[in-house]
Amino acid sequence: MKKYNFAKKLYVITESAISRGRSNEFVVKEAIKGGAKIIQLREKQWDKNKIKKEAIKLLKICRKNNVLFIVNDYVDVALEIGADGVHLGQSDMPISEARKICGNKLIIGLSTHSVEQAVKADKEDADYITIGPIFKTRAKDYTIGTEIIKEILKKIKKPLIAIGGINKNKINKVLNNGVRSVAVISAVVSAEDVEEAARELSQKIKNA
Ligand code: 3NM
Repeated sequence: MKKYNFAKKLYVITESAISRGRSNEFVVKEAIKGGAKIIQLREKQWDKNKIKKEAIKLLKICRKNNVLFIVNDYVDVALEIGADGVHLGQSDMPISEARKICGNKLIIGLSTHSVEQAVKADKEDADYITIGPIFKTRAKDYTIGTEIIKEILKKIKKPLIAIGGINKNKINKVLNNGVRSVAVISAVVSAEDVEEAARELSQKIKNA
């Protein structure tokens, strides 16, 4: 497994459709200026070739800034371009299979949506686990709330990252439940001032 300290990090995920017409490259550069430490390329509507091309561009930006770069869904693309990691969902290939393909070359992240899934992921070969959707978000039709965070933190050892509807007004509710890292899409990529939005969230994470 690649070693990385996931504590106290702002994790920003791309979504060009809600980035006010700005490119992912622009948004990622601004988010990094504001303090984002992990970037994930996630474009569910794009084909693999387009994702690969974009990933090469974003990886360059991340490398220059010593920021971790993760590709959503595609283990092969992440490996080919030399990304730091891949992020998988519950309906993607099993972690064990992904690990067989990438060995120790990639960090593997897994999305979980319940205590049971998080505990299971903790026993598998994932390097970090996301838990969500904590709050209402356009990406999902349910929420799991903040209380679940405490319960999961008691039961798992791996780094836990909260996601889903988190913004500057709600982030403290998440941090107050003990989670140390937070992933966002809209709160940063849809902000008028991307850098400032990332800075505000990063600052709150630092101060927690
Ligand atoms: N995964 P926003 S919630 C991509 O719960 C994603 O696993 C989630 O977007 C999960 O920060 C989500 O704009 C969307 O709410 C996060």
